[in-house]
Amino acid sequence: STAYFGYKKRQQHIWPRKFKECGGKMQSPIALSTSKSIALSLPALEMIGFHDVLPHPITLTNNGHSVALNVVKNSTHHRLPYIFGAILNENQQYELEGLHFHWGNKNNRGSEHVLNDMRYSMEMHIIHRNIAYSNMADASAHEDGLVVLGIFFQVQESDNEMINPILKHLPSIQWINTEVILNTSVILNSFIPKNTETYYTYRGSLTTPPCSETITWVIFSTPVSISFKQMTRFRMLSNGEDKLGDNYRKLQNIGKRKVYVRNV
Ligand code: SG4
Ligand code: ZN
Repeated sequence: STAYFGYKKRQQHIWPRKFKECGGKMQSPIALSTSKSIALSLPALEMIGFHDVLPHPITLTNNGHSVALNVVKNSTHHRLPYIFGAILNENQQYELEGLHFHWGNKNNRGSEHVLNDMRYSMEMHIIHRNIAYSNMADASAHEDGLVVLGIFFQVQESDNEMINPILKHLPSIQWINTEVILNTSVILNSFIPKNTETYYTYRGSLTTPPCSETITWVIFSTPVSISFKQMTRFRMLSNGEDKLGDNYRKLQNIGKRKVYVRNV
């Protein structure tokens, strides 16, 4: 549905021509560093329903830019997982919309944010919408519209069994604009680090066009693990002309913004 955009250097460079906000002053991703962040004793991020099995149907899509898992809110029986706390306004709840990944074709790159000069092999984004807004389009038009949780993946020797419910479906969405309905149980808690106490938080944007500056970012400092073999599953996907991968945006200027870190 969105107009074409590419991740090659010369392509990213011209995002602002078609998508004006991509040239804004509150863009993401950024380089995070402990020493340049403001250490605060912020409230914890409260994550409700992260231990529950997500209601079906759940779809997994190769949209040419990423692999995106989407939940459908059609049931009156379930409440989707939601979050509050941290630097979010009081009484505001943000409900799960979906998640997706950014990864490298080599292990030494792939994450969008960089933490203390470390670029990880992959970064997962879990998107949440302020329930005050009824859909993504509406939320994307308000500065308090969306919260994205960022989780880093670091390549290690052994498989991370917890992510297999997603990985096993990747071969069925090798081609661009293909989608599979998951027949596995998906539990958000399986994908996030055990330690969620330490996080970085700042105000930024979507990292893809239209780059709306309506995101509160919360990035956990503890990475989760993934094996080299598991990473190759992501690298076998196609974006239509090439391997899908290296789908991370270059670092943006922090400018006058403040980055906060909890519990360092
Ligand atoms: C990826 O391209 C996802 O596939 C998109 O999700 C997502 O857009 C986009 O990244 C930007 O999100 O957290 N990186 S980000 O800022 O979720 C949205 C879908 O297209 C709006 C479902
Ligand atoms: Zn993302």
